[in-house]
Amino acid sequence: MAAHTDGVPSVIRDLRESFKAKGCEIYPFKVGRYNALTSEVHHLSYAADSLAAVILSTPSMFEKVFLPFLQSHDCEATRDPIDECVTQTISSCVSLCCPHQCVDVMYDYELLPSRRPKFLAQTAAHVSGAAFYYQKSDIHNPPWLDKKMFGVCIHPRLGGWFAIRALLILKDVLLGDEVQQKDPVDCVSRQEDRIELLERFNFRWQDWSYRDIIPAEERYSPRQKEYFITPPAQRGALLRHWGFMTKSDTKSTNKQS
Ligand code: B12
Repeated sequence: MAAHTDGVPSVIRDLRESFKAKGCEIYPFKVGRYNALTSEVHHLSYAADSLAAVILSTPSMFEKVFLPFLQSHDCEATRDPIDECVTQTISSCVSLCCPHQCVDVMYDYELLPSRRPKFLAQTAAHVSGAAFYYQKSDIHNPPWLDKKMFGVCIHPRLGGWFAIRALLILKDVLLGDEVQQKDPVDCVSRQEDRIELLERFNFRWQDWSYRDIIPAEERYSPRQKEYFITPPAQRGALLRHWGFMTKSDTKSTNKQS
């Protein structure tokens, strides 16, 4: 059983401090809560009482970690500098805070051989209490008939200005019933606002207006916006223009964050 203070395992407290300095947030939950919601093909193959934690990047990660990362790395051989930077940052926080623990780390961009994602980032964010996951099933009489509508997570302080980066599983840390799990804050509670949110995320996601569905405490800086708005194939040229790279473009995956 894990050592706790105020119901939070002490290892999470250490990780929280370490991630905060990097512009990231960590939210713990029990594997069983995630598996209870998802279909079997998406289950995490760990004991129901095992400790899991989801990691989010906040807007300040870009300035606190990514720009310094670009300065100290040769990104020429890097497939995606953001993914590379996040991977390094998370590994270093985990090695620092959990030197004697077995921690499995899964990244949002990793796929299983079945081509399914290793973990469902939005469900994990919801069950951990980090950000409410708004889905079509949260709308009474949805106006879109049978159309598939992708769901979206909204954070009570950051709105949509964050990304869900990774899942940690501390399989040897078993949580008892004394751990109180926080529910996510339902910050888009009116039906008409939920409809607006899903429409922005599905039909106009490129204009980023879904991120401002509620007022946010922090948003991406102009430089961060410029980076993510730039098509991945042209980000190498942008980095060179900013003075970070000298040779050919990086081969990047096609995504924003
Ligand atoms: C594949 C993928 C896509 C695909 C398909 C989207 C999809 N949702 O299926 C495409 C390419 C279209 C896509 C696009 C985008 N994506 Co995308 N995508 C993903 C990815 C890698 C996997 C999603 C997935 O396959 N889900 C599988 C389906 C089956 O899951 P599901 O619909 O949630 O169903 C489960 C839940 O309903 C759950 N469940 C059932 N009942 C209940 C009840 C409750 C209460 C709960 C909580 C759960 C639950 O069980 C179901 C499974 O059994 C995730 C990262 C990740 N690892 O999760 C990012 C992710 C969802 N994408 C993201 C984003 C931002 C985008 C884009 C805006 C582009 C971008 N990256 O900027 C666009 C917007 C969508 C659009 N309009 O096109 C973000 C969303 C952030 C957020 N705030 O929610 C994620 C989380 C990436 C990240 N790192 O932050 N994406």
